[in-house]
Amino acid sequence: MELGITGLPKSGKTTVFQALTKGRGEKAAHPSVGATHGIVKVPDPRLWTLAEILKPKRTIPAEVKYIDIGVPLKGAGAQHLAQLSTADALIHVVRVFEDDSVPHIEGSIDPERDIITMNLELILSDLAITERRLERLNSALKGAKPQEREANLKEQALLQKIKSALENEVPIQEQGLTEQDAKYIENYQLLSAKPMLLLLNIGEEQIPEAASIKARFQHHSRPHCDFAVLCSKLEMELAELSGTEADEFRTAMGLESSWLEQVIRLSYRLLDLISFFTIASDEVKAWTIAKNTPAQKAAGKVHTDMERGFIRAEVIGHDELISCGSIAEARKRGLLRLEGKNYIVQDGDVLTILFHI
Ligand SMILES: Nc1nc2c(ncn2[C@@H]2O[C@H](COP(=O)(O)OP(=O)(O)O)[C@@H](O)[C@H]2O)c(=O)[nH]1
Ligand SMILES: [Mg+2]
Repeated sequence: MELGITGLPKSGKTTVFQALTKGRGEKAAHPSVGATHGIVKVPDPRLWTLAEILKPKRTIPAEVKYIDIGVPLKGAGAQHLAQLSTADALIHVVRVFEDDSVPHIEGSIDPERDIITMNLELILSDLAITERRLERLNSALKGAKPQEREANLKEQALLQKIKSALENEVPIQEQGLTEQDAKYIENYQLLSAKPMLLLLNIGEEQIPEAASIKARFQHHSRPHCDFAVLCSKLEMELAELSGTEADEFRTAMGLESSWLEQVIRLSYRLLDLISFFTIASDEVKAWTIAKNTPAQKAAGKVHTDMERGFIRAEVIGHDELISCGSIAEARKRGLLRLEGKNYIVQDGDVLTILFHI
């Protein structure tokens, strides 16, 4: 899973990235032009409770990749936004913090205006891609064979529809496309079609008002668009402390649980993702899949051979396994279910996949 961080210049994108990746991102050769990538392990307490009872040699969390685009001082621009095209979802960092030493590109601090401005940038980038594709389709149509022609005309109609909505400043997420149409345009990797997490980047002194600040942005909440509050500068500093030190600091500041973990969890929810676990050869591992994934396809996450040669899966829910204490005990109690290829994997399932090569 890849999450691209977007936002106006000096909204705190790099600070958020550093907080999330604890400064471990792989730097691009020229940070001003290239994107920086960082891998984050998804905090999932269920994985640790499994490790506690199964005592594997290795415990491997699921991973999320974050992309921080390098942007020259002038502004975002389509070329830079294109670095986010591979992302599955966007984190849109919105500047709420006040700091005179960090001048804002638009002058005053106005998060609502910035959200609109940034959304417009995404729309313009999509519009450029859509127009280019339409031009290419037009020339392709001239020499097209009858069966190609039909497919081309269909695509043309869809893109025309999307283009006029974009011209009316409606992001693709809000265009009410059918699932089939949305799937069809997936390979264009259009930015306003991606789920989005609005991240309100507040200053330390705004922490006591976090809840009321968040409430002001409630109207942005809709399917595939969620929002969260983060004091990225503080989180970046906390990321440098040990876990316990950071926790003590959080308690002292009145921050209940890690807001960063919340950001990662929200991005999961935004994408309708769930986790399942495998336990094999001394390894407990978490995997990320979309909700409603059948067992055979889920097996393909682990290994393509497992998908191809899938026979069945032995399944038990995380909580059930924990209460049994071991797989052997679960088997004795008859709690390991045998499921076929069409079984819909549930969040927290522990899977043992049986397959032939
Ligand atoms: N006072 C304050 N400064 C912040 C906060 N978040 C980011 N900054 C500062 O804002 C400047 C721009 O942040 P940066 O992450 O580089 O923004 P980017 O251009 O969006 O990547 C840096 O000097 C940060 O230290 C914050 O919460 N409070
Ligand atoms: Mg930056």
